[in-house]
Amino acid sequence: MAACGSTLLNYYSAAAASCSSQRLPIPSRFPLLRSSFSGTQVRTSLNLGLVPAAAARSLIVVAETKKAVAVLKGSSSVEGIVYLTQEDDGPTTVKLTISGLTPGKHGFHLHEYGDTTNGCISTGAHFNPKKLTHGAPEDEIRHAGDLGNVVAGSDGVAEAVIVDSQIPLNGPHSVVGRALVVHELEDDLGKGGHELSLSTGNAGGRLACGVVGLTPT
Ligand SMILES: [Cu+2]
Ligand SMILES: [Zn+2]
Repeated sequence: MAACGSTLLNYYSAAAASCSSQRLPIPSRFPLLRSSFSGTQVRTSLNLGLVPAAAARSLIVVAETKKAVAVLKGSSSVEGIVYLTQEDDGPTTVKLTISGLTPGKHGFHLHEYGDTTNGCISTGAHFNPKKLTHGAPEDEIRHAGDLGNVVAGSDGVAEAVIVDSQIPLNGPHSVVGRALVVHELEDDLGKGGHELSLSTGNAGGRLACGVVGLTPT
């Protein structure tokens, strides 16, 4: 019963099929496995003398939304809040508001570590699981953490919505526990010809950063 209930969260169609096929009497020594679905709902779908299709349908989880937040702070007066949401295995939507910036473009990246023991410096380099060189968000050759630039207005505030497929909130390349960083200068997106262009976009100092952590949806 545990397998039926727990796999259903991720593989609902296959699980629903296997659940509704389990019509045989439940062995008296049925193993007790850990599952968040250990309640009566699962038991009902196994006692399938009744309405198998309806019972299976009641357990279907259609979409899973994951949400995370990062609060950006640093040694300057720059600060911000960034929300990240992802539906199932789709792209991640990043909504940000950052204040205290000089007007114009500022590099904005997802860095490898959620470590701020030495301020934003200890967040390491750009998150780069594929071991590629720095680029623009729309480039094929880029770091996963390359989110381009945010643009501050004359009031020093940058607001943006970024949709990106390389910064998921779960799985082997999850960005939860890593850090978002906003920079002093414009990111040249790897095309500036500077010695740092292909590693950092020559975006200068790190004004503020924040660790990406899960938050209620
Ligand atoms: Cu950066
Ligand atoms: Zn990069």
